[in-house]
Amino acid sequence: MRKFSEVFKDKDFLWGSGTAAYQCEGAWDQEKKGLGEWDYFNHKSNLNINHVNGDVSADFFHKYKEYIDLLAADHQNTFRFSIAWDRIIPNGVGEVNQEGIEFYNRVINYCIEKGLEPNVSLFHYDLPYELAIQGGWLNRKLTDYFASYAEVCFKNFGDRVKIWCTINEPRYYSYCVNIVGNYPPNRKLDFQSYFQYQYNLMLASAKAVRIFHDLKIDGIIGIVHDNGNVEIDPTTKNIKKVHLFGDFFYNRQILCPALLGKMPEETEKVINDFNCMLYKKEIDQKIFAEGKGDYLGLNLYNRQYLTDGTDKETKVFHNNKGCKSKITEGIRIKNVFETSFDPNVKRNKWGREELPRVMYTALKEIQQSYNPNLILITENGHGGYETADSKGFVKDDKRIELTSKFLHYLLKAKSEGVKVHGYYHWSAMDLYSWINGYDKRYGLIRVDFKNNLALTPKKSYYWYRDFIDQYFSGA
Ligand code: BGP
Repeated sequence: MRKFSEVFKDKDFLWGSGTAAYQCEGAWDQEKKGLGEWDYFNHKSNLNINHVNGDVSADFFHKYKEYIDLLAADHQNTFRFSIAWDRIIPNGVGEVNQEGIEFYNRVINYCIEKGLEPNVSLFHYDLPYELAIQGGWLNRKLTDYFASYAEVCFKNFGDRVKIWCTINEPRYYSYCVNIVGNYPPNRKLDFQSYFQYQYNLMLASAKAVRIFHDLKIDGIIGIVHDNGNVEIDPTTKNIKKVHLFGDFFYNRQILCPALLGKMPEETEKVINDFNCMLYKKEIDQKIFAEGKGDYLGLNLYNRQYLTDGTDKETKVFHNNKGCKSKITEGIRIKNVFETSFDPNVKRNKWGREELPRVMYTALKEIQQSYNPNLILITENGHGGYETADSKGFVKDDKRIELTSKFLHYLLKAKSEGVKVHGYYHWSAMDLYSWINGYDKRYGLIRVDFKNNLALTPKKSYYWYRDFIDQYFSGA
């Protein structure tokens, strides 16, 4: 039996990288895996604009040893991955698939053998299709189905896995499903569903956390939140209102239940002003109170830069086509708030801001407002177009430049008392980027999707190894 107290015994920091099941595993119909919502969407929907899918992807399912060997040789000491619910319980509820359990046993055991602390997410966007057609996360029954699935995982892997995440990015996931409409089942500007989805996801998370604690699993469990550090454009007239609504919308409805065990006080007011309501029960307060997480996982890429809402129609701006589109990301919510454009900040080819200092501001603010016992940066990285030389080598200087700045700000926050003790670069290897396809690359390891999935560490892979070495040698 491994002990959580050993995780930080010889080291004060976890350095690793991350993946998610649908994005890298492939083997979508092998070893009795059930059909997933993303399998269905990518095979059937004309909204799959890039016409690619995760059927094979980086084939982590078969090549996991090769990947883990490379991560260990990079001197990483932890690895973040997710479990596909439909590999463990093909219909989402009911019969357990032993072959799925065995696959994750192999991955977990090999990570440990190679000195990589496994950090495991139970849900990273990939809903079993059978549950998707029952209303997905709008259906409250899923909160119990999820809790039962989580229990199966705790009982099978809890002796070895010491770091757990219930749900990856409930906010951003719900945003893409219900507002942008680019994730299945593709609802657009449906704020009612947006709030309800998140509410049920947080309830599901709290129920799983409670079971984890009741089972007395030795380890930590929490949610992974997409950082929505809100900054207000100085020309904004109604700063208070924009901040209240923006911070609720991007952070508080997730961070309050996750870390404080209750929905934020302003919930009713904000939800009413959005003309929405939450379908909730009195018992939920108790569920949230008993389902507080032990730590916070933070995926940190950028901030939310907001200004006053005008009376122009509500609209969302999203770019899934990279340089084939000129769209800058953001949202306009009539009379509430809208994303402001900061001409002084550079943007990547997908219209997202490149602003490494938000690592510092977000960490400081979260520590101050919620005082978590531990923060892990569970994602941070750079997505870009990349070309390799004839040997498959990629000189990804841009990734190195941005990451080193992000890490500078992380260490600055740590030196000022923020309890951040882990960093996972997104992503370990090139993989399927939701809707953006395979042109948008995030990996430290290049995957040649056109040539037998040949693997070649990039320049950033070697840079990261040296960075980790220097950190531990105190240089
Ligand atoms: C996060 C997700 C990841 C990953 C990353 C990059 O929101 O948790 O799964 O995909 O963002 O996003 P994208 O691939 O859409 O650029």
